[in-house]
Amino acid sequence: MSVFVNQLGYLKQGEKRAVLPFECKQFWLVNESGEVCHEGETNFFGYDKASGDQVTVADFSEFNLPGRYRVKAAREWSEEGQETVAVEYSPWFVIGEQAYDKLEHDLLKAYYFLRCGTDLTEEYAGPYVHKACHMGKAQLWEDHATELEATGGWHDAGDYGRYITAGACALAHLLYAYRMYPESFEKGVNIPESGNGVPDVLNECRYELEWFLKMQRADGGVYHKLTTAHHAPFVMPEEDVAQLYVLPVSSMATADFSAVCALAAGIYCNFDEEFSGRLGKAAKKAYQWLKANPEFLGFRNPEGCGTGEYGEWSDFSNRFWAAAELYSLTGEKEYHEDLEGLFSEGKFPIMALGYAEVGGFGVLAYLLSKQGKSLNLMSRFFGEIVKAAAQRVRISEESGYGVSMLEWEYGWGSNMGVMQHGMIFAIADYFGLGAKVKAAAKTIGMPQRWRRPGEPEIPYEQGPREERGWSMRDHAAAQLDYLLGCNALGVSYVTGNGENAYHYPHLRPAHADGIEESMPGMVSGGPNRHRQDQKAREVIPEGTPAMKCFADEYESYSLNEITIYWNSPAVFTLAYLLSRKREA
Ligand code: G3I
Ligand code: 9MR
Ligand code: ZN
Repeated sequence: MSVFVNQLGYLKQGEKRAVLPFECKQFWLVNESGEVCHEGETNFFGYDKASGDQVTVADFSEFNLPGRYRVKAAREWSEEGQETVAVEYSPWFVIGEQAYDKLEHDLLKAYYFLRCGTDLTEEYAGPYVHKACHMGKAQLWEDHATELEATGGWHDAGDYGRYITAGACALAHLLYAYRMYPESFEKGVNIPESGNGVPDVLNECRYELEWFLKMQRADGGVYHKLTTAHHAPFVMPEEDVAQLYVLPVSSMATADFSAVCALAAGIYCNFDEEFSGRLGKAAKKAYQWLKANPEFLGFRNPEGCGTGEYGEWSDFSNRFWAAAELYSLTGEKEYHEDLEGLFSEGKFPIMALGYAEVGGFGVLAYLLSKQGKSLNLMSRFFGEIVKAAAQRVRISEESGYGVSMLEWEYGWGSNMGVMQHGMIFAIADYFGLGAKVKAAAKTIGMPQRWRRPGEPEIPYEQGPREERGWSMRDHAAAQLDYLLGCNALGVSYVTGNGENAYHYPHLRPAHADGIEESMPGMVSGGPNRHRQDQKAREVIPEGTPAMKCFADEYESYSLNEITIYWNSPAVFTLAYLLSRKREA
């Protein structure tokens, strides 16, 4: 089936496209009774660099009759003087307002399946039950005689580690999704707290935040991570009983902790003052530690520790984010001075929304804050949003798939990039910057390769272009389309969602539980052209086009792992798309 679509489907309004990796002229939409409901001429896009294919686009945006359909296309070629026609079909998909109902539920519910330190019971987990895991005390890596009770939180990913900067990133995506699009979080996801009067997204985030609070040292510094010395074998979490360690404090972890606790304090105050108070206090204390320790305190795995490192080169963006959140929470001048100072030094990418570079969260904190704001700073932040979104528009216009990814951006966890770009379009739209973005996209300059923070931008090499005139919403939707199957492999990168969804995430419980189907709602890391593990090197031939560097192999962590911060930007982007639906 090489007619690629979003396998869940499309909302009635907005762009709807199928992409075909071959030339063809006509296409049809066929319903379940086999009737043709729509026919159209395709547009030949040409060479799509990331997939290495000549691609054709079948646009059926104008068709919005709710129902279940598939796209039929006739592929023609000549064989020994004869015209041959082969008919190809896309997977089945839905047009209608309920297209993403299951996805919405599953993406958030995924966090429940990653809960550590609690029994997952049949009532909430269905067949994916397990006993409370990682219940032992953790020893300080630096002093084994000191023990810490730090159960709880989410497993980071396919491994059982718990890492502060990664957790802060996931929390930031989820909490901002709620803050900006609360109307998209009205439905519950059947977790133990459901029905307590608090939206489930906040119930779920609290599970992680309570663990965060345990990771702060008495002096305000925050431990970088809590893991065993090495990754566990592929066993159920409760069978991973190796000694747990708390690894040293880092300034990135302390700053991200401060930021996300301040952000959360401002949200939970509407539901639970006591909890909000604890968060606010912890955030300030972490900030005091940062002020007392102005030097960068990075993190490298000490000898004997082999779990995820999450090292960074600098902490400028982390400190900026913390200052911005604390300003937003308290309105105190000191924080404003700090954030302004860090911003004007210009030592970090402003609109990053990742687990290492976090400047974009600081920008959101400031712009959404109810405190007094500097007009100058606001307009510079808006300018940064416009620039980031304009680059992303330009890049997606160079993709036959409408995905905003340059060839070299298909690295480890590329699907996170795709969904973060969805977030950038959402943010531009939120602040009403769509028209400015479109104007800026015509002339915008771009980085040509990955840069360390602070390295200059390199002029952009022109590729094929198609000015599509899409709205921010259309661009964001196209990123989701890619994730759900409108990509060169026709794979949906979310378990349990889509006719051709991947099945075998690098996720220990999903493999060890003996159940054939993985728990639903898990976003795979996706294509990675660097082939960074043995399985990937085995199954991906060298020279494979970037978008095709993926295989549904549970052993390949560099292609097919899941993480809490790869699900979260998908939750955000979807919350945006659904909020617009409800508005309409
Ligand atoms: O060097 C590349 C560059 O060539 C590329 O163009 C660019 C854009 O994709 O990325 C650059 O750096 C990559 C970096 O991630 C940033 O994306 C590295 O090559 C790549 O090795 C690095 O991968 C990280 C991986 O840990 C290894 O450190 C992933 O982002 C990160 O998500 C992953 O995190 C692990 C945790 O350690 C443990 N838990 C699971 C989790 C997910 O696999
Ligand atoms: O499962 C681990 C995964 O979560 C990490 O992203 C990855 C890189 O740190 O490591 C995986 O664990 C592997 C370990 O590094 C080497 N031995 C095999 C482990 C499982 O495949
Ligand atoms: Zn656990």
